[in-house]
Amino acid sequence: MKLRKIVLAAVAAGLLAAIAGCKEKAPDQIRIAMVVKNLGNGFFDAAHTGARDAAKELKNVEIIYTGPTTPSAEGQIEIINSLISQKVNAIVISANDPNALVPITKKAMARGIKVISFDSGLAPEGRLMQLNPSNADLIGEKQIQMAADAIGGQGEIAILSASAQATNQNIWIGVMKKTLEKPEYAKMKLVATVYGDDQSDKSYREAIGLLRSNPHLKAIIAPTTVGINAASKAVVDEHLVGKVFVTGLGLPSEMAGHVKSGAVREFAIWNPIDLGYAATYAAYDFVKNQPTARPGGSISAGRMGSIAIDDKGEGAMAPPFTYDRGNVDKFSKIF
Ligand code: RAM
Repeated sequence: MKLRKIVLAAVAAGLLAAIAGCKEKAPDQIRIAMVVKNLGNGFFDAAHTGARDAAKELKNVEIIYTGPTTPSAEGQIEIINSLISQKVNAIVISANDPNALVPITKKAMARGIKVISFDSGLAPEGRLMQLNPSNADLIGEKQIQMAADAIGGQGEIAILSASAQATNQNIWIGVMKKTLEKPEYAKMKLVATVYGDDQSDKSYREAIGLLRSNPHLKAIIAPTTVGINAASKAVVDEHLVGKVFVTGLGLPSEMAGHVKSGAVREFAIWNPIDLGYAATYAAYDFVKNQPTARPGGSISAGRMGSIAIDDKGEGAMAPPFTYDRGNVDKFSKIF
């Protein structure tokens, strides 16, 4: 009897060890690192949720979610160096600089790691593909149009952006400036562009600075979820609700209160969960060497369907959605 117990215990222990061993090795496991601009940003937390959703569907995919504490290229370079040593299969990055990261992502690709950028892009030579949330012209024009609507098409406006090197914000600012040249916006004047580095406190200070040094300011456009939140708070704290309007790109969950306070009438954004989800699928397709995963081809992005990759290696998701008093509460439960 005693012997039987010992044998049974030994068999059970062996089985457990075998299971544990399997888990460690997991030969088919694909490791996809999502490197974001910085940690602690609700937008990227939502993208992470999407990445995890995709990983669950794809099976055998592990997501390593990482990023520097403040949005710098140096911080991301350090992280990528470590991901190269860890031999991850793919890196999905929202870049803090289009060019500064290219040497390190090239090194990663030379070691067989599939690098794709999403949200904020890398220069073409530094990645296999860039997944844009939407068309850049649409995003830029939309923000000018929302500002014009809020201030009756005339007056001084300013931009509060993320970091000065951010690829995505700089492209959108370029489009905004071009859009302002159109005759219908002739009475709107861009008086300043400042950078809050996607840090709440710095963005808040920059917004206060804009309000105090531009007494005739009518609108602040913040093409960043961190900036729009901070600028709205600054307008409320400076008792300027109704005099200065904030608009741009925000998360409904962070902006609902500001819409109610009147600091914001309308703002826009795409679905960051879907963006992180599709970017993960894109990385998976490249890891699996899918024949269509190439410029001029497409990626298959699960519930998001197929996304075309243009000749420059870029793909884009859906147009941004607009939020106001009527729908902000509903969406604030999602992202
Ligand atoms: C911030 C980041 C991100 C941008 C959004 C709109 O969260 O800068 O890159 O896409 O705003």
